[in-house]
Amino acid sequence: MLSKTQFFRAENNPSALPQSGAEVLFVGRSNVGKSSVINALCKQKKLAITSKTPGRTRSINVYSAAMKKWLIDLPGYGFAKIAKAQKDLWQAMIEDCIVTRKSKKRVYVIIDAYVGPTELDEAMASWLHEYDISYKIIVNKVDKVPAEISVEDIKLKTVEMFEIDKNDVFPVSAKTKTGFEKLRTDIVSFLKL
Ligand SMILES: Nc1nc2c(ncn2[C@@H]2O[C@H](COP(=O)(O)OP(=O)(O)OP(=O)(O)O)[C@@H](O)[C@H]2O)c(=O)[nH]1
Ligand SMILES: [Mg+2]
Repeated sequence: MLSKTQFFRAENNPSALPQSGAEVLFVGRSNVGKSSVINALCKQKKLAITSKTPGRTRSINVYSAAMKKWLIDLPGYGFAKIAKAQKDLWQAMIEDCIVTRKSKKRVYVIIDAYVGPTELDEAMASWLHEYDISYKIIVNKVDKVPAEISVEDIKLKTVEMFEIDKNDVFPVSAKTKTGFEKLRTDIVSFLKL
């Protein structure tokens, strides 16, 4: 299933990408762990390139789980130490990739469990809502949350914040690989793998 996923192509121009049969896209702030989550989902270490330094993923990276069934890694938003022109370019790339392509798609917005949702995450969620794009939330890095705070609490807070169904929030840690079973099932069923 997802463990057979392979790199398909990297693209800077969203309209140059062919249509997929179905695709899931991962968005979120720089360094939140989008690429790491893809690796953990696919049980591979180096499928997507990750880095301690924000701003690692710079193009639309398409991974193929099966014929025309894609996982798409995107550049992050909200990376402060980057020229505005580059930021605008990435933002346009993310938005174009999501909106102008008509393939059946679902977006997973990844937030940091330790930092919590930021204004940018809320802006992304309302933008998706406005465009009628279905999305769910992945709360990554739960391993960084102090032991006295329960994952269930984080989940409930996220539910309130995004006004989203409890079943549409997935707490995970790409580091310790926890929480991925449910998320995998969700993606596999959406992509009809
Ligand atoms: N503690 C912890 N660290 C993580 C986790 N997931 C990712 N990281 C680390 O966070 C850093 C960023 O991970 P990436 O996967 O490159 O993040 P990204 O969102 O793809 O970043 P950009 O491509 O720059 O937007 C790396 O140092 C990862 O090892 C996690 O669940 N827990
Ligand atoms: Mg990345």
